[in-house]
Formats: sequence, structure tokens, C-alpha cells
Amino acid sequence: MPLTTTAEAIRSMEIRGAGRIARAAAGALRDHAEMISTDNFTGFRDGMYQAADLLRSTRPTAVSLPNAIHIVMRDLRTATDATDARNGIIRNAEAFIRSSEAAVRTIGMIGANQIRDGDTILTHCNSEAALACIIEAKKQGKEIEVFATEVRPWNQGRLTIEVLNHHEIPTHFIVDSAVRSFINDVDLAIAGADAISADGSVINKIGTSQIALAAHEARTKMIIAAETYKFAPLSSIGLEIPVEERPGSEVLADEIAQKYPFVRVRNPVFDRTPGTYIDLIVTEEGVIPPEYAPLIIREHLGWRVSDLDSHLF
Ligand code: RUB
Repeated sequence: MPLTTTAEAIRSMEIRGAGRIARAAAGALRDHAEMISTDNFTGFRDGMYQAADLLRSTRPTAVSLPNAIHIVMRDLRTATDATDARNGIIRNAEAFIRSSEAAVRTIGMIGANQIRDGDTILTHCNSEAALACIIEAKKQGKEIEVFATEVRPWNQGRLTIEVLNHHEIPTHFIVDSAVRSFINDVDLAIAGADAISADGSVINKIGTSQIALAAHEARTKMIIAAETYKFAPLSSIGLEIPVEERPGSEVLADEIAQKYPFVRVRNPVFDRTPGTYIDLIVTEEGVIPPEYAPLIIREHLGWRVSDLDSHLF
């Protein structure tokens, strides 16, 4: 797929979900590296930097996107030869895609251990990593039920119920505002993440923080399932993860909204859940408490202090 097509598919949410976005970006960089046929290293490097900028500009919140770009392009900083640089990007992109898919499978195995036979699980949005845990628990023969939220305004919950139904998992489909009414029927909540800060807070689909609050009040376990490339290295030095705000027309059609000139429709599509409302984060490296986030950034993403101020790629 040409780079601009992938970028547009991510921007328009045809490709969505932090893991899928990361793999699509890695694939686009690989294809772009193959397409730039020049033997001139500077020309090749500048073309790749432009491609990375375009991909990075598509959606601002999912840290998986800049992390994937960083991982795929990391050898470009020290390369001097176009062929070596091209081969390095292709190799890194393919390795990233493979390891991302493997990470989701491993998270499923590890996360399923948190689910007991007979449990009822609440999930929000449409997260590959969260669903992997639920599906693996079902495959292990556990009798489980799920509450899945609708997820206004994009209705990602419909994608989730399609998957759950495919796996023959009994599911209750509820509007987002019904979470508190059902939280006492739920044994644990599992959601994914677009980004995890060094302070252990989690950015995920709008409404996640309300679920975490309701779960906290009800003493219901709140689990986040996330690959290590969802952790945000630059949050260690105070860089805030921006929360994407999409057009109000996704919430209220323009022809209705224009009747109310004093009304401004707001549409932030993610929110931040403080680590204190999260019991565990399931990663492919194991289960951690939110306060261990800096260890993931250092030991598994390999960010050293010196990387933090030379972080372009
Ligand atoms: C998707 C969303 C998902 C995370 C994790 O938001 O919030 O919970 O991206 O998903 P959007 P995954 O639909 O706006 O992209 O576990 O699949 O990476």
C-alpha cells in the first residue's frame, strides 16, 4: 500500500487501534524504503524522515505509532549507505510486525491467568490485547461472560461484540453510561491502552477513566492489557501525551448542531486513568503494577538517559 494511502487510512480510522496502527506504520515504512530507489544516502534518509513525519502526524495519541517508527528507523541515525539503511529498515519493520503479533498472543496467555472460571468481564472499546486475554480464557475452557460497551461516537463496541460472538462468548452489550449500573455484576474490567506514561497512568478510549473509577468504588479489579511499545519514553521527562480531539460532527451532525449557535460539541476520543485506579498492567514481558512503568521503558524499550534528549528517531 502506498505511504499516503496508509497515512490516510490511519487518519480516517479505517485502520485503528494502537497495535494495528503501529504495525501498519511499520509496514508502510518498509514499503516506502523499498520504493525509494536512490543510491544516494542523504536522499534516501530525507525521504524516510518525511515518510516518518507524515505517519506521525496522522493520529497524535497512540504512542505505539512513534515507538514503532523509532524502532523501525533506529539504525538510520548511524547509517552511511543507502542500501544498508534500506535493508535495515526492511529488517526492523518485519521484525517489529512479527514481535507485535507475538506480543498480543503472549499477553493473551498471561492475561487469561487473571480470569477465573465463572468470571464476568467488562471490556471497553475494541482492543486486540484485551480481547486476546478474554478469548484465551475461553479457549482454556473457562465459563465466562462479558459486558461490552457501545463506545460512542465511533461504536467500536460493535467490532468487539462481533469478535466475542464469533468465539461464542455470552456477551451483554451496554451503552457507555450503563457501566456503573452493572459494575457489581462484573468480576474484573480489562481494557487496552494507547499510551502508558512513566507515572503509570494509562491513556485509552474515552470512558476508560470512568470505568476505572466505578471499578475502584466497587472494589472490582481493573486490568490494562498492553504491549511494551505502548509505554511512552518521553513521558519520563514530562512530555504530555496529547489527547486527540476529533470533529464535533462525529457526535452531532452539523445540520443539527448549526441550529444551536451557543452550543459547541466536544469530542475528545481518549482519556487518562491515573495509575492508582489500575490494579495491573499485563504486558508480553509479564504482569506489572502501574508504578513499574519506568522499568519497561528502560529495560524493554531500551531507552537510556542519553536517548531522552536525542529522541528524533
Ligand atoms: C482504540 C482504543 C484501544 C487501544 C488499544 O481507539 O482506544 O483500546 O488502541 O487497542 P481508536 P489495541 O478506535 O480511536 O483507535 O489493544 O488493539 O492496540
